[in-house]
Amino acid sequence: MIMTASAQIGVTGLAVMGRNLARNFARNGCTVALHNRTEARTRELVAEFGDEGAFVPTTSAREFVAALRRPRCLMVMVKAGGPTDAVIEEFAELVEPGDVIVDGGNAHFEDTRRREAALRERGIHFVGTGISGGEEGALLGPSIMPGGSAESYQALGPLLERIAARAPDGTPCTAHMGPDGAGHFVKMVHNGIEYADMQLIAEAYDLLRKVAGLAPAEIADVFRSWNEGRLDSYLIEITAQVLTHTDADTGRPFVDVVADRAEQKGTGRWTVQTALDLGVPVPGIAQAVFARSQSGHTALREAAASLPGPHQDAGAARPAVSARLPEAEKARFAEQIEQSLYASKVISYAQGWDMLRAGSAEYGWDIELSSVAAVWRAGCIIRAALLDRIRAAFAERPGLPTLLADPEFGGELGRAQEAWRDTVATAARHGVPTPGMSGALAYYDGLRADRLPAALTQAQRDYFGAHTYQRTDREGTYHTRWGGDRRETRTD
Ligand code: NBP
Repeated sequence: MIMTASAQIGVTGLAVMGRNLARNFARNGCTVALHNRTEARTRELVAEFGDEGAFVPTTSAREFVAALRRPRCLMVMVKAGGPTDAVIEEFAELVEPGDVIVDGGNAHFEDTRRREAALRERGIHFVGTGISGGEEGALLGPSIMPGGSAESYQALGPLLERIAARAPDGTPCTAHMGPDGAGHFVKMVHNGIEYADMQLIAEAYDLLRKVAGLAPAEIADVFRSWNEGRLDSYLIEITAQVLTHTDADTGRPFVDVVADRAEQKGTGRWTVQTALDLGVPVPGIAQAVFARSQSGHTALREAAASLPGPHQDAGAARPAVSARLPEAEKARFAEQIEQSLYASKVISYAQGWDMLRAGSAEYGWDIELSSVAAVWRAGCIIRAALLDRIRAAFAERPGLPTLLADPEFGGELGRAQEAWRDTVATAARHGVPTPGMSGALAYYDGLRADRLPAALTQAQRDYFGAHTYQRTDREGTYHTRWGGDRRETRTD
């Protein structure tokens, strides 16, 4: 069949994400070429949703490419890893210099860098783009984080802006994040922050349940009220909904019938691995990744299950989860947890932005920090009212060294600290694990500390490894002859 090149965008890979993105483009007035390895998926999409807009179904890669207007923009939405490489190679053979191949899958940013460099040599623009919002977001408006060349954004950007979520001020939640792998890097950090956010919410729930003795439905009410304030966010909103849900089979709260083992697909792990390579401390994200991992270590948990907790002897029955706080105290405790959750959340975001800055510097991306916050205001999983304030903070001071140095956020942390310290102490006294909140407080105290015990660590390093040290009172690098006369020598 001879195709007229009528489509503004093509989507290949029409499983959950590709199919919904293709529909989103069509619903927003784009003519969309469709392609899938297994042709039946293409036919099904057109049969079910053909009346939503202008689709151009195709049955081969060659036909698909021929259906696209120049410069061709084609989006690959296939399984990440090997399949993505195979599909990119197949289309790289068919397109022309100046065309744009977009990978909207969950690729590691290093893979995106590799692919971009290889295609650039052939004159083809390669854009790795983060897409957040899951299945529903893909259809109704995701947050989109494209990388690649600035030139590619000229062709692709206006199309992405049509389908992206809209922030409360009407701005589309997409922007050019920076060259080569910047888009997938930003998406990776998004997911890392998402892990930290979810862990902190889980800890808040656990404390309200085990210390205050609130039932899931009551905790849902607390979350609903928080969603009216500064914690207003998608994750808080869905937490209230999950906690309200009752299991149809047993009539029990749904949260009580779900096995307490949290899984992960790997983007949180990537974030922590990359942070270690970049030397950026992101303990909030790391604690969240490890907490999920620990929850899944059934054998370890069983082996330690009989260890004593507070007010409990080894092997004795655990106290049942019951109301521990008097009625009048519960509201005050919920208020204290709100302060702790909010403060810890700000710390996680501060760590995420540190990582964005470090990655941008390492790879020369020049990521605009306020723009990342702007793009995350709607459509993505971590969308939250807080993000508009982060956008404003970095817009006002692009060189802000940490979010904690912003007077507004810093002031809030200062005002929350008393409640936050009480929460961490209460959690420890009750034996409720709060790695996220405790770690966030330690990070806060670590950054504001006048002196850190790192001085002792460095002295130890000099003792056993002659790693040298610097002094507080004069310039230079020094070593003490620990094994001998303990005289200090200058080594630089
Ligand atoms: P999947 O990740 O389940 O991939 C299925 C698609 O890949 C089908 O179209 C399949 O074609 C195609 N495919 C495979 Br598998 N191997 C192929 C090959 N060798 N050549 C050509 N096509 C091949 O789809 P998805 O869940 O829609 O996700 C798509 C991408 O978006 C993934 O990278 C995913 O990580 C990412 N993502 C997913 C979500 C989400 O919420 N699901 C969110 C954000 C990003 P077939 O029909 O012929 O088998």
